Amino acid sequence: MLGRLTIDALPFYSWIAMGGAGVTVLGGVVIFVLLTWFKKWGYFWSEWLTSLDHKRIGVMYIALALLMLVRGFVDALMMRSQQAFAYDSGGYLPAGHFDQVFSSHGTIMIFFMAMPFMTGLFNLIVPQQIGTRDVAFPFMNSLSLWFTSSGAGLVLVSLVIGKFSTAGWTGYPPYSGLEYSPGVGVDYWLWAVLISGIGSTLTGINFIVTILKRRAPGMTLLRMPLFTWTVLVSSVLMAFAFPALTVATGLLALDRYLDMHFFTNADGGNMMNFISLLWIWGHPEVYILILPAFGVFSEVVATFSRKALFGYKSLVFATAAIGILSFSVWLHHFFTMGAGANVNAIFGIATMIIGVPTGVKVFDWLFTMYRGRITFDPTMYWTIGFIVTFVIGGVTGVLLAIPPVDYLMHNTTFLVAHFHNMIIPGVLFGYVAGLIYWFPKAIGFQLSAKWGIRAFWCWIIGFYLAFMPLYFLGLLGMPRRMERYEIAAWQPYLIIAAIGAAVILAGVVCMAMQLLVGIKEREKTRDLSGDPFNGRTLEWLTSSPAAPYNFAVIPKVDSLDAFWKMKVDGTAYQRPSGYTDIVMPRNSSLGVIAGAFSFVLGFAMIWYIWWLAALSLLVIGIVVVVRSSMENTDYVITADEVAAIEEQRFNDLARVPRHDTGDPAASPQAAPAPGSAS
Ligand code: HEM
Ligand SMILES: [Cu+2]
Repeated sequence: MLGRLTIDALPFYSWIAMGGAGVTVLGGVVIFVLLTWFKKWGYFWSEWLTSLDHKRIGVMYIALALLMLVRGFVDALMMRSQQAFAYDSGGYLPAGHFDQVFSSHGTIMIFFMAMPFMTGLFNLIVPQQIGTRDVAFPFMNSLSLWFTSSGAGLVLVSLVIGKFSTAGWTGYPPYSGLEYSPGVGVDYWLWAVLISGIGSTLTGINFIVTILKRRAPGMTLLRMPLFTWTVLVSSVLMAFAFPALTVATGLLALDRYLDMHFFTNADGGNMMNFISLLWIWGHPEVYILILPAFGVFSEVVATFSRKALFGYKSLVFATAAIGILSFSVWLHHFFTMGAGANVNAIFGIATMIIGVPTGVKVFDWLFTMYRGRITFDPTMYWTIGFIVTFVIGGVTGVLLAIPPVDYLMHNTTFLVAHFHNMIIPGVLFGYVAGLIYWFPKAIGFQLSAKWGIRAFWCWIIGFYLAFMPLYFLGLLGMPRRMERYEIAAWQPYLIIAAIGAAVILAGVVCMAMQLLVGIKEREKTRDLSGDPFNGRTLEWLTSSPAAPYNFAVIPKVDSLDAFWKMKVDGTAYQRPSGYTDIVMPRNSSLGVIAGAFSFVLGFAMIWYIWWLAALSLLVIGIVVVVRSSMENTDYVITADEVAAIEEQRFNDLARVPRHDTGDPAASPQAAPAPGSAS
């Protein structure tokens, strides 16, 4: 009846595991009690969980990402503190538990922190930025969200019931095969990745179609804001790369459940097939995550330098080039597996070539700032911190792309330092900047700038302390994923790294303060104009937060930086002659239901509860059939209702001063060019 689920699944094997389980359960209980206490279940259900409004879906994605960021960060703290103490002693984490921690850290950070954070920003901003009312497939959007959440849920539950994988975030066979990992851990990883991966494929398709089909009239491809461009390329990569991951994990599932031997050396399988498939997804994944962050930086740099982006077209082409190249380098992830010198050389060179368009971007950002009228908003701190740090990561990446060097550094902490050096500034900093930048658009008031800047300083100092020592440790030969070691020379570096992680912890606390103080001071920073930063792109034309339909009248676009042009021309806030009825997608509970049952399906498969798995698959099937045969999925906002909302909007607008749209280069305040005569 319950498969292999018995009382032994509870984490009585260690106090630390019990602690983690306790915190997880407690968190769930607190949320449950609060919602019940304040009688918010109905509101939560009808306004949020079942909503098909892309803006709300975006907020939910980001809430999930922030929750998982904290969870993944706790793992990081555990690893850093373990390694700081584990010289010549066991430390406090038993080996098997340490392995679970690095596996869940990597899995959470990539799949359940970075991916939802990114998708949340897509959802919040893209439709508004391209001047449309919604994404192309609103219901599919909700499905994607709930598939992702269900995967995250599985990872969280693994902390309480059973154990998580010990096979690392990449789950390489043969270790992840049944023979070496007979327990439930790899199955938790497998189903979490499989289910959320399907959600990501759907998201990719959704945004490709949205961006290609739903742009405002006049917005040609080369008038699209840069963030939208990066989302488009990233979505194309998602739609092409994630199926490879689905196939890889799907075949691994067949190996584990039906003994099919795709990836075992016995019976004709080959583990290299898994590794190839995984990195055919995995390398593009890096760029799936990084490109939208580049998009954020581009928007931020232009807005806060008060200038059009320098080299817009070169940025677009660099984005597309990176997208294409990202599929051609995956073999650098297994230089040491004996492909031969020529193959390695070709992939090494291909890998280095990606540095070229990336370098182009860095120069474009710098030239955008050059002679701009720069405001030191927190988002600019993150941007500049990113540029400096990312360049260092790029250099170590080029080093690793040289196959002989990779032979030396392979699987050392040098590699760990390198990829954190790319992914923390290049992904996380970007999303944080994006969140701060668009927070007023999403919620209606600004986050606390003071705490934002403090958070930045803690993060950046903590980052250097935590990861620079890992480069040296790698040179000293310390392998990654060590739960204890016998070499005294490593310990000082690991202690510094642990201090760094503690400084980052202070940064995380400052971020929480940034939010709390922001909420407390919300009346002061409430955004009535919809355009708090003197923005350039269309999302700043809507109110903050935007009405369900975003635009009462779809704007017409005739240039790059469309909204800026409207402000310069004085046409930005004209009253339309009249309004029409607007049709919007109605809420639907089917997405949540499908998501919930995909969670049950995963859970049942993990514990071999076959009847429950079959049942939940059936429910998901029924949901799909019901939804596809529904005729009436929309509701109408009448012209009168629109007029009332817009009337309120114009009243708000009348209460705030207009921004100055002068050209900074022409203004006396602009700094003279270095070395120029003036
Ligand atoms: C915020 C501060 C962070 C710290 C202190 C940290 C620390 C660590 C540590 C100690 C490891 C294990 C290294 C080893 O194997 O020896 C690790 C692995 C890893 N981290 Fe982080 N990390 C952080 C943030 C992130 C972020 C933001 C991401 C991704 C978005 C990430 C992705 C990974 C991945 C994929 C692994 C490999 C896991 C594996 O070996 O299977 N980390 N990190
Ligand atoms: Cu790669």
